[in-house]
Amino acid sequence: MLAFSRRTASRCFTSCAASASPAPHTAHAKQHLPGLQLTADLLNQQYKQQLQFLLDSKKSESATNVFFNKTKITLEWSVVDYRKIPGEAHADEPDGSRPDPGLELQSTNSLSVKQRVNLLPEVLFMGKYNSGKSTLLNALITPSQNKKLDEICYVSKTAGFTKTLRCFNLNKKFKIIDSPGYGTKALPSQGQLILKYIQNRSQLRKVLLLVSTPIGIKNDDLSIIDILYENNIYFDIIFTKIDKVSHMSQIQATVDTLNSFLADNEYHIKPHLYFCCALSRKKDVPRQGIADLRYNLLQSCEVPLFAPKKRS
Ligand SMILES: Nc1nc2c(ncn2[C@@H]2O[C@H](COP(=O)(O)OP(=O)(O)OP(=O)(O)O)[C@@H](O)[C@H]2O)c(=O)[nH]1
Ligand SMILES: [Mg+2]
Repeated sequence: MLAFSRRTASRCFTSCAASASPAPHTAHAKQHLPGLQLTADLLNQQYKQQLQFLLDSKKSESATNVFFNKTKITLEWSVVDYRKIPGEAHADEPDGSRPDPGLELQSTNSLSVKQRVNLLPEVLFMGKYNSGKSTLLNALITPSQNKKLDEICYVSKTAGFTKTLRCFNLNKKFKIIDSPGYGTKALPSQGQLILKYIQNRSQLRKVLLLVSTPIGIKNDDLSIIDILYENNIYFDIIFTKIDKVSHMSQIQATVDTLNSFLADNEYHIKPHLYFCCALSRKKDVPRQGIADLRYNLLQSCEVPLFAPKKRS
């Protein structure tokens, strides 16, 4: 089990750009002009300079979208018990009696295909129930021109719809893990499962922490942020459902809550902020913020980008 002090935890975030940059809420958010429709694109534009992985060329954007639009996605596992995850059957045993994962890593050439797949990098989607985790996952893997999402993850208005930790393999390059939402409707066993995954899973590269913007950041989100810092986990915060918010003051209040919490706890290195709208039901509200998140996933998992082939 990993237990780091808050100060040690924040040191692991030193590669994040936000540490060197001015606080987004003071530097950029106030530039929003009254009268302009608030959209995820507009907000991402305002917070763009703070990002670690900046999607700043048409070429990278197009290569990123080609990867996701053509990706083959498969449900690899779905578990309620951490030990049922392939390779984690010995997770509860004392360190000395577990098979040494280092031995596998030393000789990657001799690994079987199954072992290689087990070692792929993973990104965990976390958030309060109904924050839009499963919807965002569907949006990421659905070509942008599709009006309807390709639903590989089931979505519902009913809180607590996703009941298991579900692993999706994208083109055998990396994996996204959908999780049950936390909050009063969640089961304690689901919380334990996610905690165990965070504390033990060596393949975990990053957490995307989703916050429903109309609801804002609440105490249970702040508790999760504490856990992520204390376990040295990289994370970004994704504000979802921007289409349901019309006033910049709502965003400002949420970002202020976050910044005060980080300051009070001496978490000097701030997470990167993303804004998105994952639905494209209405003509005038397209999906937004998806390309930046796709790029973030590929960069976080070190998936190489190839420029799309030109048609002859
Ligand atoms: N307006 C709007 N609604 C959204 C958006 N994203 C998700 N929703 C809706 O929010 C509800 C919950 O979405 P889910 O994706 O199931 O949320 P979840 O976080 O996976 O929820 P649990 O599995 O219960 O933890 C659904 O009715 C979605 O259609 C968005 O960007 N805009
Ligand atoms: Mg869900």
